[in-house]
Amino acid sequence: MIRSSVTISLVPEVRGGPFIFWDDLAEGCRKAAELGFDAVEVFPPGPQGVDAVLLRKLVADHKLSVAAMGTGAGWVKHRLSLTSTDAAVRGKARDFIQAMIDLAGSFGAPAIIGSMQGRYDGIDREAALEYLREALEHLGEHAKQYNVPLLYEPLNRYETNLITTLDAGVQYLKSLSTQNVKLLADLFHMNIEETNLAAALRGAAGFVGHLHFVDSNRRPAGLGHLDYTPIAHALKESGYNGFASAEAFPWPDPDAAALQTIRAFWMYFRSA
Ligand SMILES: [Mn+2]
Repeated sequence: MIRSSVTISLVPEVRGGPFIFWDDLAEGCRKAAELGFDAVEVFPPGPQGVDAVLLRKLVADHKLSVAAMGTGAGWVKHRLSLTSTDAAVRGKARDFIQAMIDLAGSFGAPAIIGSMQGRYDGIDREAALEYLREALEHLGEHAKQYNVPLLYEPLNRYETNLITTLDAGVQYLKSLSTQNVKLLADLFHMNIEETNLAAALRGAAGFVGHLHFVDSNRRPAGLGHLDYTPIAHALKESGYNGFASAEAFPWPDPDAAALQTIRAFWMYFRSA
């Protein structure tokens, strides 16, 4: 059963970015529960940037799960990248993500590697993918103790020059020793890079661990030009049973964006 999730950002530096709720964990969790979301996806400023005691109480009180936690603040705030040419920066990036895995893992949630993968610059692509491979091998195994995968997100060409399609992601994961890294399929990135979104999802069956449920223009699902019916069928038929998480602009405002998302979720994932 695919479950619904909505994002809460606690990082002021990404204001204007694709997060539905902002700044206030208590208010975000309250509104998520009120609208019937199953879970929240939290984007914290760092491993120490979340009041874990408070979050534990909020999710328990509201009967929510934590779907995932983003690690992008490591890039946004500290310019840390797993593919930096500077070994010290790569080391700090790895430590940051490892601590985020520990935090997310304590909630039974996976951490997401998106912008922290970086983009190669000054080295060749193979060398960058080798740096990334070392990190994913180590971090994927680290996540095992929490019974969660590590999520690796292919991004579109304007955000990374490493891996931009689900198929390239599947081939890359197959080349790893660890089996504990899964792909995050983000429909916004996929709309830019994939030939056919439903076919790409079918082709990646068994490798997709999380879904960013969002439209072609990063607005909430239903406010762009994606055709969700074949996408939802492909996910269901490929046995996907993770979250559909709204990583979308709070457009026209957070409350309306959350309502739009949960309505689209019900329309495509529950009634179809
Ligand atoms: Mn995403």
